[in-house]
Amino acid sequence: MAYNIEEILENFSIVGDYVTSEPYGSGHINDTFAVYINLGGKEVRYILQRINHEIFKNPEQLMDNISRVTRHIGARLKASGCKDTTRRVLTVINTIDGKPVFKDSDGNYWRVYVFIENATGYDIIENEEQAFQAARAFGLFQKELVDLPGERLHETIPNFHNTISRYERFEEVLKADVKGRAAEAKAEIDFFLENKDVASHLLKLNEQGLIPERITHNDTKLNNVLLDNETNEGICCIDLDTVMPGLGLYDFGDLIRTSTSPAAEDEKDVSKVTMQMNMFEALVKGYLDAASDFLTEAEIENLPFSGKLITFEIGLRFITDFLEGDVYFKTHHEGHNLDRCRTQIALVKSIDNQLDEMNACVASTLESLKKN
Ligand code: ADP
Ligand code: GN1
Ligand code: MG
Repeated sequence: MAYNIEEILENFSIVGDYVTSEPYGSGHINDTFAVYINLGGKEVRYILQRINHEIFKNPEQLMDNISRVTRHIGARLKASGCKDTTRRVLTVINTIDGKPVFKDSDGNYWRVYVFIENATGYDIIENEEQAFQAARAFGLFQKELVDLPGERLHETIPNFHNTISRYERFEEVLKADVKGRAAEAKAEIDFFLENKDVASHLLKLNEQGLIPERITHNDTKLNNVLLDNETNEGICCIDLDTVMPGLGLYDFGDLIRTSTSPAAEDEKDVSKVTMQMNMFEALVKGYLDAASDFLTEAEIENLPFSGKLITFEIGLRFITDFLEGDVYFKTHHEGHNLDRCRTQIALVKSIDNQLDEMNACVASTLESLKKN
């Protein structure tokens, strides 16, 4: 779909002249553009996004969440003397009527953020430092939001990480098999049918009061945190569409899913998929560095399991979308969602084989934290 980006931008409080724009990033949900603006003779960039309103049914509420969260974090940063707040938290550029989102005449919703320069969101983990930094940044993000004032945030997608309802949806879609694709994915379907019990574990702990509801990011894949190009520091958590009430472990689990395997999410050769213990250890260290003072014992105990759960859940979502005809995630070739599902299954198996070592790793990291 071609959009008149220059015209859309005229609705935002941007100073300067439009130069050009290009599609940007590798997200599966929104349409993202980098736009170039001539400001006083210097080119500056902004991020323009069309919010996927098929998925996010209430973009106004979503932007209300994002405005509250980013203003809160920004104010905290400023109060602590930070001199580069617009690199450390997303900055929403409002419309000329002072709103965080613009609705065009075709019913599309648009928003603009300050472009965070000299920082990268990685699709594939390269080294332990990146894992440490990513986990630390998401831990700090949770910490900064512990005292967010005001009402409970809107649930931008209800039951987003409710793995039980995700499972029920999978069962419905499998039964209907509207595209006749189930036969092609028999082995993968069988895997999910045989492992149904994985889905309920964290929700049970939450019901028992052992794991609290928090404000969480809920989409902590590695490319949703920007690392500084020079220092590698995890400077800014982005993609805030799903910031809402959730369980802290969902965030850690998605870090395990996206930052421990050396293979891409859609790697066709699943023998390359493996949970690398050194990356897991770096994640635990980074996350606990930021979050150890507010996490409960049950949360810490379940850090390894969270990776299995979230990888299972996202695998389930990929196969559900494959069976439904690729209606949710952006796909770039036939069978893309099935390829993605296969890597998730391989990773669940790899995590499962290493759960004992992962638990030992959490225990020893905690010990050394206590000593220091
Ligand atoms: P999606 O929900 O589709 O994943 P994201 O909000 O994650 O959309 O944006 C897609 C990509 O655009 C990100 O992975 C990141 O590379 C880039 N991006 C998003 N916001 C910014 C920003 N403020 N500064 C620089 N890059 C950004
Ligand atoms: C989507 O938006 P993006 O690409 O960062 C999805 C996540 C999935 C992820 C799988 C709102 O994340 O939940 O884990 O794809 N986001 C939404 O790669 O559904
Ligand atoms: Mg993203």
